[in-house]
Parts: sequence; structure tokens; C-alpha cells
Amino acid sequence: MEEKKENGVAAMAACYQRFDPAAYLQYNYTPPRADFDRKDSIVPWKLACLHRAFNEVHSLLLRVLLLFSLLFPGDVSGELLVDIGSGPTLYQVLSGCEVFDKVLLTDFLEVNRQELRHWLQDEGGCNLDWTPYLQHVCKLEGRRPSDWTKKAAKLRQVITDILPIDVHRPQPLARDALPSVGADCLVSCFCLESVSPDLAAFTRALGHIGRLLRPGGHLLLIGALGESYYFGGPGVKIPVVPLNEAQVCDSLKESGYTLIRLEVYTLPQDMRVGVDDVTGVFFAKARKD
Ligand code: U87
Repeated sequence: MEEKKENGVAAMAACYQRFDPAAYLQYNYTPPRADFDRKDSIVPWKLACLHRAFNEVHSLLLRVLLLFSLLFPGDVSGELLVDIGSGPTLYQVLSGCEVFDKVLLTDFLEVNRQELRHWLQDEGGCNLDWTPYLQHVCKLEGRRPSDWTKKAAKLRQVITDILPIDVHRPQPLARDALPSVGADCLVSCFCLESVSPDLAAFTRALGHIGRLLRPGGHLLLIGALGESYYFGGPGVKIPVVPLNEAQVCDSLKESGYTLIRLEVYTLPQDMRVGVDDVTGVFFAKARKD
């Protein structure tokens, strides 16, 4: 049994050796999937979920208190936000960088960490222009789109590091990567189901990243529904664990989280552009027990 697990994980790692960040960004982060003039486009939907999650206040009591004194932040707060399996993308931390003082990006592949470093060092060499993303999130925050330069500066200021990660390890990050109490919030987009050989490995990985999070901390999880493969580059076919909503809820419960809210987006026909067979996208906000 142990051996079977390792083989599945090793086979996934082998698939990723040919991952092509430039192609991947073209496939998933340009129109139609990233069309900011279309409410039913995938990326604007993801950005709206993240904006709400990082800025909302849940309980009525907190709302009333917020009304009387602007002391109380949203219920997602703290110092350190960690993004699990960032890939070559930044969209997933454009709201969180205004709420957390420290943001840690992580990925399994050096080619993706390099892509992120290119943006961080602002020396060109990026395979995607994130300006429209920065402008869109400024608008969600009620700011002028021209404030995107301020948001870019804020993001470059709070990103503390870009580290290797393997969610299949009980300790996914280097031992000294995080303070002993753990992170205050985790965000992870399209990672776990895209790197796990089966549902059991997906659920184990949820448990492994949970160990990086302080009790009471929040997990913001975005993922694919009904997907069995995607292309990580020309001819680079990567298997995916096909998930449904019930399995996502069960796996979160099994690995020690309390689900706060689950939202689901169903792909319109013209978002099915042949780079995968995904049918839906879920957004889960959960808290570690
Ligand atoms: C993103 N977060 O684009 N441990 O949101 C940790 C690993 C491991 C490992 C590989 C998959 C993309 C999904 C980023 C990147 C997410 N990556 C790393 C893709 C599939 C649906 C869809 C997609 C994207 C690996 C956008 C949209 C849709 C990748 C990352 C997975 N089809 N991390 N053991 N092995 N990784 O290097 O960067 O996981 Cl809209 Cl619909």
C-alpha cells in the first residue's frame, strides 16, 4: 500500500517536469478565461470570491461593533498569509496583500518560482502582464484603477519569500520556513486536485497543509470540479482528481476544518477552450478546528 502511494505521487511529479509556465499562463490567464469585461469569466469570479473572503465580517455582533468602532478587521486577519502551490500566478494574493503584513509564495517547480521572482524583482522577463488584474482588484476595493501601481508596490513589499513546497510530505515546507505557531491564513488555488494521484492523496494533502496553519486560522481553497486532466504545456497532459462538491466538503471535514462557505461556478461553453475538461470551479472558506 505504502509503495502504491509513493508510485502515484512519483508519477505526478514526473508529469510536472515538462510544465511550461508561459503556455500555462496563455491557456488560463488570458481571454476568455481572464476577461475583465465579462462577469461570467472565470478569473473575475475567482477575484470576487477572494475579495469578499479577505474583507467580509461574518458575525452580526462583529458587524455592529464594526459600525461603532472601526477597530475590528474582517474575520480573516493576522500577520502571515501563505499561498500553497502558487504556480507562475499572483492573482490569488492581490486582495490578501492589503490585509496581511507578510505573504509567502510557494511552488514545487523552480521554473514557476523563477517566474514569480521576475515579477518581484520588477526587472522584466515576465510571461504575463498582471496590470489588468491589479487594476480590477483596485476597483473591487472601491479604489481608482490607477492605484494599481500602489497595489503592486504593496505586494512587492509584503512578499517575504518564494519557497519550494511538496504537499505530499507530512511537512510540506522546510522546517524553519514558518514561525512555530504557524500561518494565520492559507490560500491555495487549483493545486491539491491537480497534483494528487487520487482522492485519498488529495485528502491527505489537505491534512498536511493544515499543519502549517494555526488553530482557528482560515483556509481559502479554490479548485476544479469534474476535471480529469489539463495541459500544463503543448502535449503536457497532467491527470487531475475529478472532484464533486460533496467530496470537497467531506475531505475538509476529515482533515480537521470547519466549512464556513462553499460557492460554485459552472463553466459557460465558451470557457471550455480545450486546455482541460473542467466543468466547474469551487471556492471554499474554512477554518482550522
Ligand atoms: C493557479 N495556483 O494557477 N506540491 O491558480 C505542491 C505542486 C506539487 C506538489 C505540482 C494547477 C493549475 C490548474 C496556480 C497553479 C495551480 N497549478 C504545483 C489548472 C487546471 C483548471 C484550471 C487551472 C488553472 C505545480 C486555472 C484555471 C483552471 C503548479 C500547481 C498547480 N485546470 N505543489 N507535490 N506538484 N505542484 O507546479 O504550479 O501545483 Cl481558471 Cl479552470
